[in-house]
Amino acid sequence: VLAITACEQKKKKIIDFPKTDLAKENMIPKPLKINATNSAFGLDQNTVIHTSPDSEDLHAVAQYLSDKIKWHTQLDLVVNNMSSSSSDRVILIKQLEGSDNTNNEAYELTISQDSVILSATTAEGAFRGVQTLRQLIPEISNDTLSDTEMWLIPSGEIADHPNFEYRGSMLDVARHFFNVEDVKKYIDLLAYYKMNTLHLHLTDDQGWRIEIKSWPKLTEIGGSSEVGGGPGGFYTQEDYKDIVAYAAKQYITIIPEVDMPGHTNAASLAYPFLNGNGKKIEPHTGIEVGFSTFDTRKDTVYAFIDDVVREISEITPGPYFHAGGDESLVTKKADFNYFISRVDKIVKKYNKRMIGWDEIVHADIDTTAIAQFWSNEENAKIAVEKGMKVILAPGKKAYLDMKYDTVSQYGLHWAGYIPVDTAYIWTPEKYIKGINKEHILGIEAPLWSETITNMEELEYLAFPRVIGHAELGWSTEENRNWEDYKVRVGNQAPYLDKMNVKYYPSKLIDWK
Ligand code: TNX
Repeated sequence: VLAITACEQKKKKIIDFPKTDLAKENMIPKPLKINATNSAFGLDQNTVIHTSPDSEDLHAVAQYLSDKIKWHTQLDLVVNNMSSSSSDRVILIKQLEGSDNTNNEAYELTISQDSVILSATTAEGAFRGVQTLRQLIPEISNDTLSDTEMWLIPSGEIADHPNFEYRGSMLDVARHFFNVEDVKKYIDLLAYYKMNTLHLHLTDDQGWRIEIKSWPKLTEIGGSSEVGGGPGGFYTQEDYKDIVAYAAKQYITIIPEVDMPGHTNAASLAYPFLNGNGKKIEPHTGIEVGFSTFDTRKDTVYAFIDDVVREISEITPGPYFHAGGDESLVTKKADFNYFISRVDKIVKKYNKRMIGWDEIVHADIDTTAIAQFWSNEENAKIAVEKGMKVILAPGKKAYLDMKYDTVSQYGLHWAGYIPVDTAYIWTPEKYIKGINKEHILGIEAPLWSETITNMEELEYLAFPRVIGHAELGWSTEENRNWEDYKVRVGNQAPYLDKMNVKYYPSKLIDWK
């Protein structure tokens, strides 16, 4: 009798749920398909999380969800607890055996009054779906709710998968160094908006930031400078592995970049035999570019690069190695092309696919190499003619280090000012004539760090713009609309505040 009473009580609460509209929720990126059923699932301490099957990777996703629910609501939900009772409401994370959807990040959510079913063919898909679920939990603080109240999650169905396979941001840790904790915080934020890659620009004229055991002076000498004369810093290989593992738990791939043959002053300062510009090397703490180059005609230089690519590849599980290739203004054209083609072979030897800034397309390289477009449309077109894939990172739209406007505190403006709407309003598939969806691996928003020295400054430039880039990479053109996005991004304020993110409070947005 008692059980029935408890059950009746629960039903009563369910019947009293206010009308909801799943389609109007503040999800970013906007999911592919949403069908609202106007009721709600009540999340409370009687909710349990189950996985089917109880595999290691699914269990980890469920535990991550439990940890995040605790972070959002303070509720402590158990995962796969056999002693849960039949009256408990369940969040079930279910691995589908076979599915028509071959996209490994696809997921479906079915939210009803008594259950939430998150299904996906891979744990990665389930992880992306968990972010959607997190975004549906109302931002109510635990102490304002009475014991019988719940966090109401609007009911309905969502079927979702990304428009582009590659959705990332880049962090320049060479101009100014950012430590492991900073990078982890950035990873957490990218994961919440379903990004899946973080490209680390590890070397430049001003600093070398990754330990290479066979060439210790790279970090001993090359690691101790930065823009403005600060102390610099570097990641030991253990630090780097820590970042890689942390990102992997959130299904984010780390892409290491060693920029060459230009942007190499710090490496040549450590090992002068590398230098090819004929000048005496001094530490570089300014922000001008284009003066340095490796000596492209020495075999010892390639022996050095072989060690660097090998050591980094050994601790990089992801498929890519970024070899830079931009702004090599003092390298002769023929030398540059010869260099890139040799580096491509070294990268392949260590089973990685080379990514390079768009200048690399003039070299004789394998079509599996990827060109990252940043400013030269002709280069991007050549890449496509050669059968290479392209990553879009247009300076005028995707560069997070461009100032918002003339009064922006940080940033540069060589590619223009990029207010929040300008960063969002563009269509990757139509950005360069002749470059269509099938040629585009995805999009990336780079954050160069000449003008920023700490996390607060980083966040000022990255947020909210990077949230828009996350939606540009995931959501289809039909599902994107500035007026609608503007409201959803304004409603990110409670989450960003809770994450202690010092976002730029753009006046274009009505912040909640
Ligand atoms: C151009 S984008 C560069 C970087 C600078 C950036 C500043 C690219 C491939 N090269 O060296 O940091 O502009 O916005």
